[in-house]
Amino acid sequence: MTFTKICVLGLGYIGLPTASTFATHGLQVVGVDVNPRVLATLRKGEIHIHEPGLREALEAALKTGNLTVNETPVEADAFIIAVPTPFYEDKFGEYDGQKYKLADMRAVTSAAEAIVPMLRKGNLVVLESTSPPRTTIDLLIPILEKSGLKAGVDFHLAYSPERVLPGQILRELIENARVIGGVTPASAAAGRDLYAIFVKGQIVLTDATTAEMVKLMENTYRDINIAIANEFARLAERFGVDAWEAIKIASLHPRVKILNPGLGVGGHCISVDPWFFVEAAPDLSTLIYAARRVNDSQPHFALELVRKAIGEFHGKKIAALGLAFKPDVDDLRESPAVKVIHLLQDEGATVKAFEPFKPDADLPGVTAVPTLEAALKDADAVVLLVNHTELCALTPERLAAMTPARILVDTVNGWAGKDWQGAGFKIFRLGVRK
Ligand code: SAJ
Repeated sequence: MTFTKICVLGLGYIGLPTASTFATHGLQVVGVDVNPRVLATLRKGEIHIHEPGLREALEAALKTGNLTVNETPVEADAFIIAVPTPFYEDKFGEYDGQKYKLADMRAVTSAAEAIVPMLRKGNLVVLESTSPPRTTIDLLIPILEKSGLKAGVDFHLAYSPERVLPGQILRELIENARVIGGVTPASAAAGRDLYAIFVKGQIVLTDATTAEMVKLMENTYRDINIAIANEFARLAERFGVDAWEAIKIASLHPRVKILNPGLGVGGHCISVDPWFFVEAAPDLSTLIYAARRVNDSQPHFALELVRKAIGEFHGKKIAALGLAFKPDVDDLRESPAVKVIHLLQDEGATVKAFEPFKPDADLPGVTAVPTLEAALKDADAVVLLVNHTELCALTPERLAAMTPARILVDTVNGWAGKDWQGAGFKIFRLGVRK
């Protein structure tokens, strides 16, 4: 199949880089978003999200004249749905006495409904949003067939998940392997013809439900592996072992690669996607459920470590270093560092937080200060929450000169291997019993 014009619905972390990349590769692209502020920002050539290289990619796309933005879809050869699929904050399912989260598919539903009046014979529709298994078949087909056209017969329909790592989206979009699952083999082949326009990685064709499951398996696999690392850290503390040393040694085994313990799993992918399995089949997802629980409760373990370090929280001033959900990004969504700060405050501590990648961070219930100095200057204790390269690079001497605090809590193993004692500090490390 050949393509001249496409519509990308949803101009967020995935839709915008995807739309820009198609435009710079010669397609006419209409980017669609329901948020008028997003459209106004993009029309000015500015971006509403932070991703290295995205501003340049958007500028290049706008310069070609190939990329325009619009409130609603227009007629096109292909439609790509890249809208968010979060979970409901206030609705839960229950199985065997345990609550689980439910996927909020309203954005996918309304994007599909918006396509219906524009859908023509021979078009391709691709869903990219991470979705529960069978979404393409059970949710999308009935909506799109309201057009009077039949999926897999009159129009092609496929599921192709994004698998890019925030911080490296523009590169991974092009270089990563891409899976495309069609409701028919011809739909998958049409999807391949579209993405082959810019994808340099391998393109693997399969059916739609397999492609949905592949995406969920990848992130669930990572979630479970992080959970076991966190559980090892808890066990190491109990047994008086340095978890980091033990993990390093165990990982010398040729078939063992243990991930890093920390504050649990943040971001909008890995902490969300495993729930889609639990919701779809709670009776079969006991391990997945348990891993989610371990990772979600990890901030409480960090809290207990700080309690061990400083004793009474009331009246204590804490400098919290890092707010992002992982190192060297500015993304604060679902950040476990923020959860730790809320827990510390609930216990009565006064917390000043500094995020080097977002010095002007504005989060409800968090006092963020614009400089490291401001966070440190009157602190009683310093807690490292994110192993951003620049925070890990702090030397004991430099820190000693910046703060009266002499108690350090390292929750991410960012300050290992330095002579903190020599500079007068007492250091408490997650996964290491004092
Ligand atoms: N984390 C640990 N220990 C580790 C590794 C990560 O605690 O050893 C934590 C991080 O600090 C962070 C969270 O896990 O809070 C997730 O970070 P990440 O870098 O593992 O993943 P994301 O959420 O940035 O991106 C993931 C990627 N999936 C996989 O690596 C399997 C990415 O390829 C997906 O495209 C993305 O989810 C997504 O959008 O689904």
